[in-house]
This record gives sequence, C-alpha cells and structure tokens, in this order.
Amino acid sequence: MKRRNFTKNALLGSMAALLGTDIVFGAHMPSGYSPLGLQDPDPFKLFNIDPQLVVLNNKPWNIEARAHLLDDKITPNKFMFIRNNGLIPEDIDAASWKLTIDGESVQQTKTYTLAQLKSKFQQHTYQLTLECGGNGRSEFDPPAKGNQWTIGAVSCATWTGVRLRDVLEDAGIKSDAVYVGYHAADIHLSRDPNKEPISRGAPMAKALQDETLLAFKMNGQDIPIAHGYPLRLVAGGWPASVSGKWINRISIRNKIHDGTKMTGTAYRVPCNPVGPGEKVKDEDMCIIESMPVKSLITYPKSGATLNMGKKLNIRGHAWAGELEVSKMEYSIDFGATWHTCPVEKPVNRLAWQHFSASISFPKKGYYEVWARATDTQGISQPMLLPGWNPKGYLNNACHRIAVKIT
Ligand SMILES: Nc1nc2c(c(=O)[nH]1)N[C@H]1C(S)=C(S)[C@@H](COP(=O)(O)O)O[C@H]1N2
Ligand SMILES: [Mo]
Repeated sequence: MKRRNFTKNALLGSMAALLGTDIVFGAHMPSGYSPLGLQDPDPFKLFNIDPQLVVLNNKPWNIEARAHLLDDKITPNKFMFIRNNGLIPEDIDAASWKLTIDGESVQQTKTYTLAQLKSKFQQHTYQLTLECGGNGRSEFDPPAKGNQWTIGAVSCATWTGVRLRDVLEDAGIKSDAVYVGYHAADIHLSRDPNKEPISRGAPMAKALQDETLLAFKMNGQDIPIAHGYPLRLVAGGWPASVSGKWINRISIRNKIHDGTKMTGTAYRVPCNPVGPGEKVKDEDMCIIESMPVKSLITYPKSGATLNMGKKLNIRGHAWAGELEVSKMEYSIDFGATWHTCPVEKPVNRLAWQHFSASISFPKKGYYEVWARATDTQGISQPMLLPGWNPKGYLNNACHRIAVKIT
C-alpha cells in the first residue's frame, strides 16, 4: 500500500513536470490514468511539420500530405508523409548505433557502427520516390481497413548514404541468397519486445541496385527521427514499406523473407484479379514489387478560379515505380479528349518527373483538369480505381482538380 502511494506520487510528480504545472486534485485521479493533456501531443510541433498535413492516426502516427503541399521538386521535410506501423524508438543514440548483416546466406556475420559505414564505403546521393503501397486506399469500395490515405502518402526527397550492395558484399553474399529482410528498432504497439511492428525486405536484385541505399541523410541533414534516424533503408519505386526506418539488422536470406508484414495479405495483392469484395486465400496473394505509374497535379490547388481568356498553368509530378514516365497528358472534358504536355526526364533513376501545361478554356463554367501519365511500357493510369484488392493497395487512378472559369 505504501509502495503504491510512493509510485503514484512519483508518477504524479513527473507528469506535472511534463505538463509544466501542478495537477490539482491529482491525488484523486484513478491509478492507471494519464492526464489528457499528456495523451495527444501536437504532432505538428512534435515532428516539426506543416500544420496543413492531415493526421490519419495518432497511435501509431500516420500523417499525410495534400496535393498542393507536394509542389516542390524535392519534398521538404515539413511536407513529407509519416507512416508508422508501431511506436517510434525511444532514446536513439547515433553514437552507439550498430548495423549487423547476418542471415543464412551471409558469408560472415558482420557488425558496423554508423561511423564505420560512413568511412568505409563510398557515399551516394539520389532523389528517390517513396510511395506507401496503401496510398489512395480511401477510394476503395467495399472499403479496405487501414489508414485511409487519399493522395498524400508519397514523397521524393534527396537521400544520402552508402549502397546496400557495398555493405552486403563486404560481409559476403552466398550464392544461394534470395532476399534481404530488415529489422528495426521501433516498438510494437503492444510494447512486447519480442514482437516487431514490421520486418520487410526485397529480392536480391532490388537490394543490389545502385540506388538502394542505407541512408543517414535526408535532404542534406540528419534524417528526422520520424523518418528513420539514424539509419534507414531506401528502395525507391517499390512500396515504401520496403524502405525500413531505424534499421539495425539486415538478414541475407536463402528464401523469401518471412518477417512481420511480409506474409499473409500484408503488402500483397491477388495474383489474379478478383471482383470487389471477394475473399482471397493467403496463398493466392502476391507480394507487391514495383509501384504502378501515377501522377499528381500540385499546382494550382483544387478549387482555383480564373478569369475567362486567361491561361491556366498547371504543374505536378509523375512517377512509374522501376520505370520512367514517357508521356504526360491532361484532359478538361472528363477524359473525352487528351492533350499531351511536356514531362521532364528524372534527375536520376527512381526520382519523380515534373510536368507542366498551359491550358485554355472554351467558355465560362466548371471544369475538372485530369492528369494521366504513361510509363515506358505504354501502360497508362486508369481514370477510375483499378483492380479492387482486399487491403486497398495500388490505387493509381488519375488525379484531378476542380477549376472555375469566371
Ligand atoms: N521500421 C519501420 N520502417 C518502416 C515503417 C515502420 O513502421 N517501421 N513503415 C514503412 C511504411 S509502410 C512506409 S509507407 C514508409 C513510410 O516512410 P516515411 O514515414 O519516412 O514517410 O516507411 C516504411 N518503413
Ligand atoms: Mo506503407
């Protein structure tokens, strides 16, 4: 009884310190309660992000951008979506951070400090598109469970680090290697230390690409904590879940990695198309690899008005997973006719590309401007939600904005 009171008083003391004021009547607060004032920290201050971002979930934190916030060619930290499967690691110490390469198919298990990674291997910088596999999920009907991302779970920041390939080769890759799987320091929602929130990976061919990085910088600075400080895997063009944050171990596997969220229905779609709402057996679900072609109109913001006779200048980005975007078109008549517009080459492979157009309107009234990208294999974005799937992945339907000509 005494001890319990002592713990409660100590707890009240530390909660008061956090709140910056005394908790009046705190002694009456039922044990196990935490004051509301401590429960929901302001995520915009917490993560130093723009308050126009949209919070979809606070446990874990999931926050998305909006089309007009993604207008920059290089996504700044403050507009970058945050997607967590568990709790952000506490007490991160970069000075003692270690990365271990192990697994059935490593020649020699090796551990590196961050300083060793930085000094031993050549550093590379790439701009890389990261899109959550569930971006666009909110449009699925019947709906899919999970964060209801609209269009804002995509980013294209600049990442600096060492090639995963160089590190894997330093440890030695056995000839039977098939996959890499990552392990990270984030905490399972249950706080059970034996459970991982997520442990995904990629086939060796993706792991060994030039652009697949073990990154320690984002946009030229230390990676923000929410995005994986101090070390993150970055595999552009694939579902961003492959790009593990807070990485401390990578296993070279002699089979497809079977970590948390690699199996069952997670980040998988039906191997063969199914009807909306159909049940699909786990064994009929296939792992998502390269993301499909997609684009976003980032200027103007939907709802813009313009005087008749003036031209509307639109711009945005387009990307196509492992491929490049080879053609960009827009429509102002709900897809009845399409007009080609210029699209720039990517600054490097797996970076998004920029398009722009100057549009004339025939008369006053309400319009929608639609954008449609086509990849180098001739595959275009659908105008409506493509293949329904149980978890609501890969919605690459055309983006559109409303425009009023007055
Ligand atoms: N360790 C760890 N890595 C992770 C995740 C996570 O929850 N834990 N989420 C993944 C998913 S699903 C996505 S979409 C991206 C999001 O990256 P971001 O938060 O930096 O935008 O991180 C991936 N890497
Ligand atoms: Mo994701």
